[in-house]
Amino acid sequence: MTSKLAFNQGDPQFIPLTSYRAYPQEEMEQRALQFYQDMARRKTIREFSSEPVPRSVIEQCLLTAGTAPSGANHQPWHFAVVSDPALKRQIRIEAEIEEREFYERRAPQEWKDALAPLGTDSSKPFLEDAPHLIVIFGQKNTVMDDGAVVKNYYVPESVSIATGFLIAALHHAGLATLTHTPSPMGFLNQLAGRPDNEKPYILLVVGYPAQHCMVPNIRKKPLNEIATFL
Ligand code: IYR
Repeated sequence: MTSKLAFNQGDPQFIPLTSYRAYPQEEMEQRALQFYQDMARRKTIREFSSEPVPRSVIEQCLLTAGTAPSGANHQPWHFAVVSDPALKRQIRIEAEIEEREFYERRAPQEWKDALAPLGTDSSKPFLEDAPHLIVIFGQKNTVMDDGAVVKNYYVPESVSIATGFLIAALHHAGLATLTHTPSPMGFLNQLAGRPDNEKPYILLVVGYPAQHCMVPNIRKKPLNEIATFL
């Protein structure tokens, strides 16, 4: 249920922008470089330790995700945090059923070739090993406290932006993630007890890397391959 408080409707109301901070050019450059260097250290991992992660850190990072911009500020997302071992096991079982189907039948050879450098397969032990799985749902519409149903806009874009904020926040806090997309993932509605107006987009695996965790030796594109200045 969404309260009217966090979901403004009606006439615009404006308040002064007091939170913005400007920096002198040199400091801007320094900050931009430092943030890049910190984010460039982030690696998607697939080998997780079972060491527990405090829920307080997850909660704080979810609040950061919730600061993301969204269509009409409807904040059309829900984060289901799964930490219960029995439920994680159930998610692993159902995900592996889909993944076996994907790797053994559904995936075209071209797709399998594209995944080859990552070394992925249908076995997903991290779904049980990692302390938390955050199932990220997008909401087609929002159900208000009074039962009214309001349509949401740009849901995939909004959810993706919030997910990016969440991945960055978790990394910043010293945690590692895997952006996992079992396909199809409708089974997650039932397991996480989420309603039909919500669609699971991403299953974010969160925890610490396993000791001696290995990652694929892959690189990010240089600036001239990802940007043009017109
Ligand atoms: N969902 C499968 C396959 C997969 C697809 C893509 I695109 C990836 O970047 C990685 C994996 C799996 O999780 O193995």
